[in-house]
Amino acid sequence: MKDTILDANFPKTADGRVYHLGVKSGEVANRIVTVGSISRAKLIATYLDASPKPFSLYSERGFLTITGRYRGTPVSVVCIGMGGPSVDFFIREVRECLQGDMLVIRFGSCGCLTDLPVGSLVLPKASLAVTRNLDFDFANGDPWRVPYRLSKPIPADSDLILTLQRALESTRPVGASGLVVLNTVNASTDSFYSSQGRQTSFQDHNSGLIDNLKETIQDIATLEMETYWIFHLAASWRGLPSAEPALNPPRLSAGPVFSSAAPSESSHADPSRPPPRPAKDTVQQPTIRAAAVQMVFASRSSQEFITPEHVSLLEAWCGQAVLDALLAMDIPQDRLHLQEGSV
Ligand code: R1P
Repeated sequence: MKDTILDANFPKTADGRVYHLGVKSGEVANRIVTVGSISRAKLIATYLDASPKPFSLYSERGFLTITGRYRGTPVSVVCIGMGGPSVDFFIREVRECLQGDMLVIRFGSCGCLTDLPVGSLVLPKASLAVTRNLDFDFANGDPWRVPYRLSKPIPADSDLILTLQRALESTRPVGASGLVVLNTVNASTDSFYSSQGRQTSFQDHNSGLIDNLKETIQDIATLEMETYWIFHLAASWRGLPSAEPALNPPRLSAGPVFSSAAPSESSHADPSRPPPRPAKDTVQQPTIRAAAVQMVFASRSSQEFITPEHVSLLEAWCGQAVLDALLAMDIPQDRLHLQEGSV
C-alpha cells in the first residue's frame, strides 16, 4: 500500500481511489463485463476501440480494470479472480465509483450437472448459493447438522439475458455449433472442491451433494463460484442513501426499484423479511442489473473436460457477444456516469 487511506469505513485514497480495485470515479463505465482470468479480460479488451487508448489498472490486490469504448460507448472489463469475496470487493467498490445504472455481465466458466456437452453456453435464469456449514463437525461426522446449505435462488435480469442470447446468436462464428442454453438454474459454491461435490483427501461429507442438488433444485444445470454473489448484491442494493440525490433530477416516473424480477412471493415467501420499501415517488433510483454467460468446461456426468482450442473459440465468440449485449441495453443519458466521449 503506497497511499494514505482517509476513511476506515469505506477506505479510499485522498484522490478517491477505492482500496482494493484501485479505481476512482470516472475510471469505470456503467456497462461492465466481469471475468475471472486476466487472459480472458485482455482478450475482451482487444475488441475495444483503439482510440482513445483504453485505461488499464492492475491493482496491488490483483484486480484488473480496463475501461475504454466499444463502438464509441464506454465499457469496462473487470477481472476479479475467483469466489464470492472477490465479487463483494468488485460490486461494492465499483458501485462506489459509479453514478447511475450499473449493468454487469459475468462471463465465466462452469461445470455442468446435466448431459449438456462441454462447450455449451449457459445463460442461467437464476442462481443459488451452496455453502459449507462451518458448524458441522467435518472431522467426526455430525448427526445433528447438514454439511451444506442451499440458499434461495436469485433471478438474473431477464432483459439482459434475452439481449445476450440475441448477441450470441448474431455473433456465432461460421461452423460453431455450440448450444446456447436458457432457463436453467446455476449454483455458486464457496469451494471448487467440497461444495461442488468433488472427492479429495479432506472429509467433506459431500458424496451425496450433487444428487441432492439435482433432486431439490428444479432446472439445476451449472456449478461455478461467482454468479450468485453478483445476483444477490444486485438484488439487495436499494439505491443511493436517501440523503443523497440521484444522478440527475427525476425524469422518469416512479417504478419498481429493481429491474431484476424479485423471486415470486409464492415460491420464496420469507415471513421474517421486512415488507418492500415503497418506491420513492420523487427520485428514480439507479439500479444494478446482472446476468451471466457460462462456458461449460467440465461435464460432471461424463467427466469430459474442454480442450484449450475450444476455449479459445468460445472466448472469442462470447467476448464480442457480451460487449454487443451491453451496448444494446439502453441506459438513459441522465442515468449514465461515463458519457460517450468521456473515456
Ligand atoms: C474455478 O476454476 C474458477 O472457474 C470458474 C469458477 O467460478 C471459478 O472462479 O469461473 P471463471 O472461469 O470465471 O474463473
